[in-house]
Parts: sequence; C-alpha cells; structure tokens
Amino acid sequence: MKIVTSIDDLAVNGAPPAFDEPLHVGRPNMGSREVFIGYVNDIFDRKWLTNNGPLVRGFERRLEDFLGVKHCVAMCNGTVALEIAIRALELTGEVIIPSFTFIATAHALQWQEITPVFADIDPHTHNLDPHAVRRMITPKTSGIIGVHLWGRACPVDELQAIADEYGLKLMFDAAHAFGCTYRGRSIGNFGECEVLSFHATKFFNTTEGGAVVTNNGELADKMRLMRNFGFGGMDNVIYPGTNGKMTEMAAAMGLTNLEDLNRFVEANRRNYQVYRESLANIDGLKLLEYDSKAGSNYQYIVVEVGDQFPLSRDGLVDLLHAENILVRRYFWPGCHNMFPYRSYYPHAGLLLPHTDEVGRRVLVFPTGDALEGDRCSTICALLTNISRF
Ligand code: T4K
Repeated sequence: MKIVTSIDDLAVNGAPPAFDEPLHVGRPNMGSREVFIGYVNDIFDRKWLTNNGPLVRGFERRLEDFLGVKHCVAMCNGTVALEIAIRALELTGEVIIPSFTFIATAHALQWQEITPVFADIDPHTHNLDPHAVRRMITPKTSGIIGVHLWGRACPVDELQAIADEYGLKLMFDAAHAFGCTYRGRSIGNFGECEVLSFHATKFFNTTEGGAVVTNNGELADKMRLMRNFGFGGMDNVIYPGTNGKMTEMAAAMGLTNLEDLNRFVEANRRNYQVYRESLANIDGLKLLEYDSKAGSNYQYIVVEVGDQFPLSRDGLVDLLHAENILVRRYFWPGCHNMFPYRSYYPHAGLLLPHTDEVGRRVLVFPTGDALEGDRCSTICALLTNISRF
C-alpha cells in the first residue's frame, strides 16, 4: 500500500502512482469464462445469431422470474429501449425528466422531437423532487420519466400521484437499478414500464444491451413489434418499427453473468462498507448512503466533495487520476448544460439550483469485483492522507 506522508509522495508531484494499472469506474464484472464459452459453442452449432433466438428468449424469461414482472422485452441497448418505450407510450409535446442523469434520458426524447423539460432534484437523494416536477407541468406535458439514479428508487408513489392527478404517463429509466427494490418490490414493476441497461459498465452486463419490463401485455406486444421493424409475421409489416433486437452473443453474456449476480452485489456491498467506514472520518467528503431498508446493487460509490475538503472537486480528480484512480464526474454538468439543451434553454439553471450544486460536488469512485483485495482501503487511506494536508 502506498504511504503518503507529504505532498512529495503524490503522483501529481512526480512520485510513482498508488496503482500500476488504472482503476476504472465501470470496469465490467465478468462471470465464468467456461460458462460463456459453452453458450458460444452452442451458438456456433445452432447457427442462430439474432432475431429472437433461443438464448434471448431464455434470458427474457429469467429476468421476468427474477424481477417478478410479467413481460421483459430485451433490446440492443438501454437508449434504444428508452426510445421504443417512449414511442410505444405515445408520448408527445413535453416530457418531464431530471437534468441530473446520463444524457441518454434526454436524447431518447429529443431524438423523436419530444421536448425534455428538466425538473430539479432533491439534493439529499439526487433523485427528482416531486414539487419541482409539479412546477414544470404545462398543457403540453404528456409524461414523466423518473430516473432511479445510482440504483436508488426515485419517489415512485409521489410521481404516480402527480401522473394520476394530471392524466400523465409515468415511466422509469431504471438503467442503474437492476436488482434494486422499492417498498419491498423489485424495480421493474412500477409506472407504465421501466427501462434497464446492461451496458458493459453496469454491474450486470450483456456487453451492450437493455430491456423494457412491464406488467402491461399490450404494451409489451407493441414494443416487440417495434424492436423488429414492425414485422407481424414473414413478409408482413403491421407497424412502423426500428431495429432494437438483442443478439444471441449478448444474451449469452447475460445468462453467464446472471449466475454470478450475487457475487457482484456482494463485492459492491463490501466495497461500499469500506468506503462508508473510512469516509465517515474525513471532513468534506460525504458518501451518498444507500437506503438500508431497500434492496440495492451498490453499483455506484458516489461522493460529494464539500468546502471543508482541502481540495476542490476538480483538483481532487486531477490528483486521483495521477494515482491511476479514474474517478468520474457523473452527471456533471447536467443535461441542461450540454448540447443542444444549453442553447434551447440558456436560463434553465435558474430552476435547477440543486442540480447545479450537486453536479459541482459529485465524484464517482471505482468499485465492482475488479477492486478485490485491499484496493478500496488503499484509495481510502490516500483520501485520509490528502484530507490532512
Ligand atoms: N439512462 C441512464 C441513467 C444511464 O446511465 C445510461 C447509460 C442510459 C440511460 C443508456 O443506457 P445504454 O444505452 O448505455 O445501455 C457510460 C456508459 O456508456 C453508459 O452505459 C452509462 N449509462 C454511463 C453512466 O456510463 P461513459 O461515457 O462513462 O463510458 P466510458 O467508455 O468512459 O467507460 C467508463 C469507464 O469504464 C472507463 O473508465 C473505462 C471502463 N470500461 C468501459 C468499457 C466500455 C471498461 O473497463 N471496459 C469496457 O468495456 O458512459
């Protein structure tokens, strides 16, 4: 473990870094190589690569069982899954979303000429503030997309009450929340539908991949048509559609990784506990705590860098990157400050004070099963030493 007693021991000042190899946020969790190769051998023998193959169908059934949801429609990635869900729900005009999210949430609307309207977040949870959502409703609003940021459920009941009161459709971007719960029920069961991402950087991955899960059979059928160009049978197109299909290789990775899901969660939970105990003693670093009553995948280690810390958030980023700890500033500076939204709404920040404040402070640290051994403790020891300079 690197010992830091003075600023000369820091890599930014020319000393060797704490880690020889970069530690990434989003290093993929990998299941068994042998199990995956077994699936790949079957794919080679079967010569069935995509278009609703047996592994994709098996993967969908496994997710339905795991989440306790009636329908899972697997897709090529989370962004296309969002686009298809939005279109299947016939959202139009304006849709309310948080700005403090990955850009895909906003782009999935803008891509289909629907206006994303940004509502502010609760600074304690980083999730949508229902009061702020209420303020953004106009006669053009057709829906709300809640995002379960960092895997913490957003205020589902409050958002549903607003949607019911105003006759809006509510769906969720659950890209971070696979394996999480809200009030004892799996995420995936709320709103009209929920969208999952299985991108390589998610704690559970299918290389690229995603899914829409819903308890509404009619909606699921519509999305199945939409992900396959609208084919209702051979030579028979009955709906406008796109290509949102998951491949057999992606499903093979998903089926492989499902077998190790508990190990991934356990590794994340252990890492989270190390960060939690160590950061509790450091002034100016605040770990976003997971709700101990809710099931979580613990996939993001989210820290706010406050004024009491001797370095600014960005100064800390430079210092840690030099040590090969590749922390990320997710989701700074907020969608409203990114192209094209910053030119559409140059004054949006006036209504998004918490988004701007949290965005300026937030830093996401590496975790996952790649952080085995005492790597977490080394990161925390380094932070403790820095805090004393
Ligand atoms: N909604 C929300 C709320 C989301 O967060 C996302 C995606 C979506 C929707 C859309 O779902 P998808 O269409 O992606 O399924 C990453 C991911 O690309 C993105 O999936 C994710 N959210 C977002 C939060 O993070 P970047 O730009 O940070 O990726 P990148 O390439 O910088 O990778 C992050 C780190 O992971 C790097 O340090 C390298 C490491 N890495 C990455 C890959 C791909 C690896 O070690 N191995 C790898 O294979 O966006």
